[in-house]
Amino acid sequence: MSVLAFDLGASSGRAMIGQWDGELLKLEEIHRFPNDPVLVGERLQWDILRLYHEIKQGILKAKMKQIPIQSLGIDSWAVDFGIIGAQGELIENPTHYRDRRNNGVMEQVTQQLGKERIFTRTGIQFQPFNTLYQLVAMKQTDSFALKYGKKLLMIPDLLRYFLTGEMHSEFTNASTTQMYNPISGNWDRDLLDILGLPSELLVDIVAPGSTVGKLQASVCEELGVNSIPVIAVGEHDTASAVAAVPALTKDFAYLICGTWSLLGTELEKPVLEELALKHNFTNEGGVENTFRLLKNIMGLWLLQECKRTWDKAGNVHSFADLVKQAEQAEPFLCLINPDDAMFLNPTDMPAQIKQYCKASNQSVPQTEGQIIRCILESLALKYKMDLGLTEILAQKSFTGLHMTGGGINNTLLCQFTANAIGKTVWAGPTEGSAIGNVLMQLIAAGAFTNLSEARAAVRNSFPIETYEPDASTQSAWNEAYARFLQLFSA
Ligand code: LFR
Repeated sequence: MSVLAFDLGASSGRAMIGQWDGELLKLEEIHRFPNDPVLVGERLQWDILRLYHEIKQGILKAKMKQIPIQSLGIDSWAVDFGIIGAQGELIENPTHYRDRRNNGVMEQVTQQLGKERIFTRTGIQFQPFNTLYQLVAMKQTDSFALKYGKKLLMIPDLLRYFLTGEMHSEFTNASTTQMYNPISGNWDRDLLDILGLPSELLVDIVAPGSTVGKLQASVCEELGVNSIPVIAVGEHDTASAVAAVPALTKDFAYLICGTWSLLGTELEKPVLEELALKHNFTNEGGVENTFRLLKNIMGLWLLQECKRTWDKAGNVHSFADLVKQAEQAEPFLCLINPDDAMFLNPTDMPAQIKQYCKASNQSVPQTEGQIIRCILESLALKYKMDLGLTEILAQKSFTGLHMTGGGINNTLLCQFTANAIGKTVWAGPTEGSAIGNVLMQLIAAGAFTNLSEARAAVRNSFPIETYEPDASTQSAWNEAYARFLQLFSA
């Protein structure tokens, strides 16, 4: 059985065919396309129609392969959305969550309502780019789309709407808006009312794995294909990635390692207590009636942005080369809190890192190797901190950590992580989101009866590397962790 998964990531989108022969899962990339945000004037936007075009190209390429496709599904990052007008038209290009329109808005809203009130209703972390704050930012600028819009669709919902003509809000992504109430199991319309936001925008929520339409006639005609079902997979890429964690047990900890690092566990109920709020943990919706208790960590964005800054200056290196330089640099020269707001969207990441080290009275890294080593060591220490907090919040203890996503190609980071946490790291698969997308489609088609069966298939089908902590560096990591903790008490 074959299905088609579209996974839209931070720099590129991919169409992948997922195949299950009853024993092994196979994944084949058939189309890759850029997904760079476009800055027009001051506004950072999605190039959404181009993406829709590329999705149609993916469907065409699948047709050329002459493999019968059972269904398709789309996943992408959270929080971003498009607004649909009275005629069913997309009113304007969706804005990218790193756009500066959100600056300061979360602070105003939390001052007005209190963080506790919002957290106990939604269980969602405070990030300046949450959909809730994006909408308030639009209201403050008297946005045309907000004033005249009729429906709000998250990005995969929107692309699915283009393909099928049907509007639904998929649960995992809906939860990330900070407008969903896990206790009532529905949108928290009161929260929107209090903020003067039009809650009529919100459309019905569907569970991941639901069949929510099929390719509409105009698409089939244009592409010369038969109509196939379109599945609302775990449309939040992190939800799909968690679905694909090849865990052996029900209780497990994961680290989804991409542009962001998402570290946490899977639970049946959200953790809404004060400690979760204090450490800004989130309870996002998962597939198969679960919640993802996790922490957003700034992740490899720090490294990607350093590379971009150096490339722009003509100092071009491959990631592999940068990591090699980091390996040769001296350990623990300086440390950063990767989640400091100053790293969210700076124009010059290496300069920000230097500034952070200077302001915290540490040695200031000079070479590329020193900067990258500082990033990787700091990330590994942050993973240790957040794994410990996950254990406390979930009241569980974990024997090791599953790492998945493209970031595991950075073997130095995997080894640093094992060293820092003092536990085993199982790294794999790299294509977590696409695989999770495929799994939910295969479950919808009846190929697997449940997620644990599907996870067993992932475990048997993709390579998983094991990293053990390096005993000879244990005391150095422990010392570094003590220094790292001081950054938080400063
Ligand atoms: C990862 C991710 C995170 C979300 C961030 C912004 O790709 O989806 O889970 O917090 O992007 O949407």
